[in-house]
Amino acid sequence: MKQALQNIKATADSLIAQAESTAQVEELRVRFLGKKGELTAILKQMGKLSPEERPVVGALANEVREAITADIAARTKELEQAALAARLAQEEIDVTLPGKRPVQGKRHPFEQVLGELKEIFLGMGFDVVSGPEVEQDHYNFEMLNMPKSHPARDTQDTFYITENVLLRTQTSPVQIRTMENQKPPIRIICPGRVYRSDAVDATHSPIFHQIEGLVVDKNITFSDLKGTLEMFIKKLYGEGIRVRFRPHHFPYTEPSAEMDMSCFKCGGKGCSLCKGEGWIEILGCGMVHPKVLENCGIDPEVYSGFAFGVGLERIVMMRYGIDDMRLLYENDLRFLKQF
Ligand code: 2NL
Repeated sequence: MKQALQNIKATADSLIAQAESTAQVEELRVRFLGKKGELTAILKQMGKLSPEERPVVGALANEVREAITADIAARTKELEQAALAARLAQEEIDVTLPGKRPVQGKRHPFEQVLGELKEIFLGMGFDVVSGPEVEQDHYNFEMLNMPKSHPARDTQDTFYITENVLLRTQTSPVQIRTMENQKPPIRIICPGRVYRSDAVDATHSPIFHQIEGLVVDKNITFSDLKGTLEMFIKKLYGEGIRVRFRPHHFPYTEPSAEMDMSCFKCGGKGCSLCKGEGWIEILGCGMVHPKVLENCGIDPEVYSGFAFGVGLERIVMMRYGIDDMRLLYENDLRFLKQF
């Protein structure tokens, strides 16, 4: 029996030393030390031994068990360290390699120009206000002095959701809501998406961007309108730019005007950009119609105001010399990277 125990120890020693994975070591543990293992099998035969031999063989069996257990622990540790070393070698990073630069994004030309525009008006004491793109007929048309018969309300031009709900065709409803809720003095600009039922071409899109402005206070006159808008254009396009006002008609302003700026390309001499005119149309404006003030609960005998509306697309296109509006919506990075 002693011989058998020594044989087990010798076999275990050699097999454990040869084991090449922790799984193999575990198999050997079961084989030698498990409940149905070789060592247990020997111990079961202890009963056959004489009372003198039993403690001697028992002590040897314990010795063998401890030796095998220690062998297993040592081999397991060795294998684990080897596995870790292999993994570390495999996952080694060469910190001297050049890094991969993350792509630096930037703001869309719309956002760049809108940012400048907001800065200009914030500097003149205006607030920036926004409102819903899905509007009621009431705020988009009725309150702006455009009754049911008005041509702009045609379903050919406006996207209706129901008879009384539509996609706003301008940001004026934001200004109407502000006048309803806020006492003058009011100085706001309302930038945002607006919708018209237009086919897409180089200068039209069914979704575009507008910035409207509104000032209401006591003693606001057409001179305030002229001074403010001239200042705005000079800050945006440069001090050398001149402006002129031409009479026009809008249902929500009286009097109404369109503002032109001297052509920034030829300085007013006439070129291909301004089609020989020397002037470029830039925005529509006017003194807020007394009916519109009254609709909003503002007394036109006490208060007056001016308003204007300008298309962001036009300003961005002129600013960067872009001749096709579609380029601004296609999100082609080869185009956008230029700005
Ligand atoms: C354009 C230019 C304009 C306004 C918008 C406005 C807003 C209120 C009251 C009075 Cl709440 N007017 N906005 C005024 C003049 C021109 O837009 O070319 N529109 C088609």
